[in-house]
Amino acid sequence: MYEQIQFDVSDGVATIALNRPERLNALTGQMTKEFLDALKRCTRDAGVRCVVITGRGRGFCAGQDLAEFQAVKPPFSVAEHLRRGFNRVVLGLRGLEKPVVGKINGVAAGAGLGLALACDIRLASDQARFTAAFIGIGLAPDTGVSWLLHQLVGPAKAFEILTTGVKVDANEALRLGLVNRVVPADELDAAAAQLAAQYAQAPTRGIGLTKRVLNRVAAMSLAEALEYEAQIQDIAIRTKDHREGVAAFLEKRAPRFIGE
Ligand code: T3D
Repeated sequence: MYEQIQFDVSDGVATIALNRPERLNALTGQMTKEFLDALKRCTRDAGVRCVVITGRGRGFCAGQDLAEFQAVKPPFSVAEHLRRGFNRVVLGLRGLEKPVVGKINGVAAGAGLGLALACDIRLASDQARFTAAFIGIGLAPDTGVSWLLHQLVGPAKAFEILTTGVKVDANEALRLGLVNRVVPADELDAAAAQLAAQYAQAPTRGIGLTKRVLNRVAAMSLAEALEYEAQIQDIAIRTKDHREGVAAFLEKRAPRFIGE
């Protein structure tokens, strides 16, 4: 069904793998469309309780395919291209009320860095590298990289990463808070599978609502955040998984969450 991504759902875990390994999974218009379609399926399918994003081959994603970009003839609006493509991808990942695990197998550059940073949690291979790449071709950041980097590493480090084009290796990325965990390359599949399986058994609605809160509170005062948390908790407390969690605790047994 797809040509430039692989999409698979198994045991509650959907995996979207960028699949142009010979180009380090550089993003084309077609790949972006396929990615957005797969994300829609993840949203609609209640059986999907965790999404894993990764790349095939030695790269995670090298950003916009520069050959395709160069071939585009004027009149062409980059802003429109971003609005229809990468911006929807980032908003789709952040707005999806299910956990999204970034399985960062290799280099993440430019828009590919945006894709990695838009995931909720990142497991990186020790072979992964992170580079904003935009400045190397005279561009400013897009795909949410300015906002996401600023949030994760603060303004001074974000400025350095964005303006020097430095390639941050996996251990430095861990130190900076760009990734949650680094594992040897040959252990990445198992580590990501274990984390995804854990999320696929977790209270999905509670995680989705947590995401909703985190997405909103950054722009709020403490008083507004307290009020918003209270409203969201009113929703969470009515879920089946909340009732199951309390019952399991009182009955001294492991909970069986169903994602509702
Ligand atoms: O309208 C818009 O969409 C504008 C928005 C732009 C958003 C962006 O993403 S801007 C940033 C675009 N990306 C880049 O500038 C990164 C370019 N790539 C690199 O700097 C390097 O390839 C890497 C640092 C990512 C990896 O380096 P390395 O040494 O590990 O691999 P390599 O040898 O450079 O690349 C392997 C192959 O992939 C190579 O092809 P070849 O020589 O084997 O035939 C290379 O050309 C190809 N490749 C890598 N990145 C891209 C690419 N082909 C097309 N587009 C790429 N972005």
